[in-house]
Amino acid sequence: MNQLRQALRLYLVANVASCPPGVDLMEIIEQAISGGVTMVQFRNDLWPEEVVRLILPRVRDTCLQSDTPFIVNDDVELALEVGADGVHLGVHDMPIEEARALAMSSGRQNFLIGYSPETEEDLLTAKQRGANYLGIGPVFPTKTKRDAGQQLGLKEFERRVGLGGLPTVGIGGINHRNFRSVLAAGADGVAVVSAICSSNDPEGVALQLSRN
Ligand code: TZP
Repeated sequence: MNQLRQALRLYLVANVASCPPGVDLMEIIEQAISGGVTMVQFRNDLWPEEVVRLILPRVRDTCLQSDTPFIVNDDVELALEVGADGVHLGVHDMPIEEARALAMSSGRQNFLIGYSPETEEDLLTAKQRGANYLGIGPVFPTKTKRDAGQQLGLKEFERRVGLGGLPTVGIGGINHRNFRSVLAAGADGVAVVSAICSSNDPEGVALQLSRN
């Protein structure tokens, strides 16, 4: 559990659509890891499946080399197939219990399942349903995920972290100016998309975000 909390400290959600045109996602991931990113999620809402299947093994190998846990967004089967360390699920994805059963039947006892709860019930039941960690947000306004909903603000975020009772990252609108407030509200770490993916200095931003 402590190891997971440490890994969540600076969580890069490598979102294909958030990379500047012409910039290689692999370069962003490599630079971000050099800067101090402790966990990487691959999130795709743009590329066709054939392209994703080509790039995922490269992301996995880069993460493996630096001992950085690698998570695939939404798709449990793909995550298992590529040998990812886990999957991140939303409330509209495969239910947590089913994802856990699939992982167990593939011999992946330590497979990580991250979960983004929406309602209070989602939040209160995530632990008993088998989630390992939570992504709670949006803490601040974000343009990256159009259907992310209203910002929670730090007070409500802190309340939800307490209710969830699992290792937690805050997500949504987090950058080098506000990340400490998210940690102070009880998060184990911060998850960022645009702060790193859309930057022309992913390593420098990761360095800033990894400082205490
Ligand atoms: N889930 C809630 S907000 C969000 C996701 C994936 C997007 C966060 O992106 P950014 O660019 O760090 O605000």
